[in-house]
Amino acid sequence: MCEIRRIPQGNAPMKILNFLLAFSPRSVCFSRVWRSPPVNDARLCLYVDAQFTSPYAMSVFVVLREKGVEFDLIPVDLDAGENHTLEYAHLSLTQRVPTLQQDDFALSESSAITEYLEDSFPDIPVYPEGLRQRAKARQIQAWLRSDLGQLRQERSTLVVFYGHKAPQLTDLAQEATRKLIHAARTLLADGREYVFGEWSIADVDLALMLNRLVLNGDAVPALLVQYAQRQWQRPSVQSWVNLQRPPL
Ligand SMILES: N[C@@H](CCC(=O)N[C@@H](CS)C(=O)NCC(=O)O)C(=O)O
Repeated sequence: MCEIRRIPQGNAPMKILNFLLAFSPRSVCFSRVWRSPPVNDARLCLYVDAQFTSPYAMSVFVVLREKGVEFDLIPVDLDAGENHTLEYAHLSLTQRVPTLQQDDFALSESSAITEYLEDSFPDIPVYPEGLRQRAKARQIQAWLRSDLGQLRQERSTLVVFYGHKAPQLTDLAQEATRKLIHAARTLLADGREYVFGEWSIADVDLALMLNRLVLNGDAVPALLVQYAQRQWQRPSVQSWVNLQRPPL
């Protein structure tokens, strides 16, 4: 269902050459550097960070898995600046991951991508039903991506995906933590399993943010720990968690 395609490794000049070829305008999802061309040009390609630690990339990955859509997963080495090459800029307006490519269409910004996927593959929904519920789900996604910056900084996703332990939170990060816990408690006040009654992608985004604390051993109310752990067991989430990561 999901195949990982990697840029062939070689010496530095070869690596650069391969990368340039890979992103040439006529290439479709690295088809020029891979021995076998894609069977179907419309096959989806998802560009993610090479360490598989991007929470935004994870969100899109989970949506694709939930919807049962076939796609290729293409790691981009952010540390090596692969996302700032002209070729990647040609593909991704933001020069960031995740970016989704489908033939000559490319889209960045994770929640724009998940909404596009929802519209493209509506049979298995990942957003709640109803205008207002969907708007609330988008609200959660947008908030988690734009706020709580200090918490995201002090509890990076290396804690979540590499088991790093981070030092005590600063006052600013504690403030952000209080805000997160207040919002999560409000959303899950009656002990419900999912924010909108049934699972949605907003649950994964919220659980990821909570797990920055939970997996570091920070104090989090038991109800929210259980919630985050429950979301983490979902097979689509586990398939991201269990991707083989390069050593740091
Ligand atoms: N709002 C964006 C955030 C994407 C983002 O921050 N991606 C990071 C990795 S987690 C990235 O590509 N960083 C490389 C850079 O900005 O140069 C989204 O939701 O997709």
